Amino acid sequence: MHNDAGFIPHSRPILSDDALIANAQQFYTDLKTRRTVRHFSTRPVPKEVIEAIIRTASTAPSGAHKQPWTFAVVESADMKRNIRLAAEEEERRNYHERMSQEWLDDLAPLGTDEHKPFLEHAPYLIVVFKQAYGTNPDGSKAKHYYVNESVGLAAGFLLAAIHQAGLCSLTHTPSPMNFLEQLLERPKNERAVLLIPVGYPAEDAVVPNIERKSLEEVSVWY
Ligand code: IYR
Repeated sequence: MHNDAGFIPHSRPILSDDALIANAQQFYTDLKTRRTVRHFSTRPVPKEVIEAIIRTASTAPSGAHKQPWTFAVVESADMKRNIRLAAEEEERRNYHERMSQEWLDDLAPLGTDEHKPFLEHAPYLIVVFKQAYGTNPDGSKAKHYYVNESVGLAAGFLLAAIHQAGLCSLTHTPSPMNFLEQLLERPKNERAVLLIPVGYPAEDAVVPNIERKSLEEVSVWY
């Protein structure tokens, strides 16, 4: 075991098996109530919530601990409108020109279409950017590793934190997403990967009546 100044001790208390099982089941019981929501309330949410959930997301592990992510928070009504208009323009072409019939059929149970009013209703939009590379103090390029995996992990933490706080999210993927880099004037090492409205669901919000795969379907044991 290393014992340099570069390492510090870390441990977790040993729990009873019953406590471990109860903890794991309790977290599952809570997280399984998370649903992707497409109808948002305009009810305001304190900024501190958004700050805390982004701090939580940013605790995710990343390749060589490079933390290759930027979370852009949009609260301005003007910027939300610009994002909605640009996203709807791309989605119009997706739904009417670019998506295959198989893709459209797969989406039918979700009831999605090119109209994205939630992009203006939700109090915040969080745009998750991946950083293809970083910048060293001398201005040269710094290599980033496993960028897609790292940002996917951080996004998972973000969705769990949003749910745990008591709010809802939507993992929206307008495609292509480069309009977000332009509208938000991001540096050229950043690519948008997810557009996540955050807030309360609308009072009349509904979600698709769909099931999750069972443990047996999603796991294999050796
Ligand atoms: N990007 C489009 C289409 C879409 C694609 C998938 I895969 C989804 O799970 C949901 C939607 C849109 O956001 O409407």
